[in-house]
Amino acid sequence: MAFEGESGSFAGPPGMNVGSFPKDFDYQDEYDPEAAGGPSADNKPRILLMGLRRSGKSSIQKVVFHKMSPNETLFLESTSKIIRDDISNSSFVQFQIWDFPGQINFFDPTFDSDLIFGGCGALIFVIDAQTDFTPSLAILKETLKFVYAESHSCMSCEVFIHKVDGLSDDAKMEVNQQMYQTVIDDLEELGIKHLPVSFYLTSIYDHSIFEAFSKVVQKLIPQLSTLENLLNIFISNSGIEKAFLFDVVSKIYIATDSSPVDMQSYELCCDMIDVVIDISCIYGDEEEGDTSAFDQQSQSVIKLNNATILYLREVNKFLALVCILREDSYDRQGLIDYNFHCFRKGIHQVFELRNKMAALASSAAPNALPAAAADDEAAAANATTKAVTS
Ligand SMILES: Nc1nc2c(ncn2[C@@H]2O[C@H](COP(=O)(O)OP(=O)(O)O)[C@@H](O)[C@H]2O)c(=O)[nH]1
Ligand SMILES: [Mg+2]
Repeated sequence: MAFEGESGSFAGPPGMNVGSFPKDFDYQDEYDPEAAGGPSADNKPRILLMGLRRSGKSSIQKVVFHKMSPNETLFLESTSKIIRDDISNSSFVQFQIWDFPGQINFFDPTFDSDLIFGGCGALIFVIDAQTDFTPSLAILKETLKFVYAESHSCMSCEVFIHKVDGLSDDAKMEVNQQMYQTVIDDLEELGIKHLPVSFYLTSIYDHSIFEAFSKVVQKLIPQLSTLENLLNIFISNSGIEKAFLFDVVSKIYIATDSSPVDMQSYELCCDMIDVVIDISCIYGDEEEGDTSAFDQQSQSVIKLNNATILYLREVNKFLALVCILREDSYDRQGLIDYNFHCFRKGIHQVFELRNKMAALASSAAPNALPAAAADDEAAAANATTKAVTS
């Protein structure tokens, strides 16, 4: 079975602006996750993109992680081999995306199921909602049978009902319901009781694909509940309505507080990141050799005309906190800034803990791991509980 590695950014003309981000604003090559205590390339969780040809798999990967504009995907060549793409932007978000050329033949003698389904991660099955999806559902059933019934993989299964930009709201609901029911019936037939499958309505022409990918990636972050806790403590002590911890390059959110996410808030925060990066690219100090539009000084406050404030702060090289709050809550700006520093400290401690755990796991003292982890997790939580209550 052939593989092709892919690294760095999508090969477009250097510096060409696509969408809102400049093409050269990408994950920077000098970051070495292994040196930072992260997993080695082969141990990273995998996200497998599967589905029929032309369902939109390569487009999704290019748009979300390589800043390709949706219109450019019209010119994508069809994939002939499995393409492996390493995403190593921070210690929290590290995985490989495997883009498959079309339906894999489980009965092909060169097919190595351990190699493909062996590790943990997510299987994203992309279904084109604009065409007849009966053949896709039949293949999805085959795939689920293979993954869950035969190889007992710990992969989560995510179905992207894709290209819904061409459908009305009613049609979207109908397609969703129809697919959900078919998959439930199929799983029942296969004897799988608990439904390990989630459904998302997606399109590369709006933010839905980023939102769906955010949810998939979050399942791969072991520290998610700690991050959510830190966000909850931060917002409740600062009079903030909603907070997202964003991976700046891809604009997927790796965690949010426990209040429900509405698409408009998410879009607003994505747009704010675009504005900040664009302004920094155009007007920022560009020191020699340093073209980063996002650094330790990156922060921004935008007042909207509906008495709402958007607040963005840098958390680390790849992460930003973006919050939505009422204008009157911003009267206590000092409090919010102070609490943010406590929050940031907490996040850094979780990072350190993660690296320490990775180092301990590879050392010969397995019993030391839980105790050290418990101590440091408590310390991280403590950093934020010190946040001042308004
Ligand atoms: N309308 C619409 N077209 C899409 C969307 N995503 C991908 N496409 C188009 O679908 C076609 C096939 O995409 P591609 O990524 O090559 O599919 P793959 O074979 O599954 O990798 C391309 O012409 C894309 O522009 C979407 O969300 N909406
Ligand atoms: Mg493809």
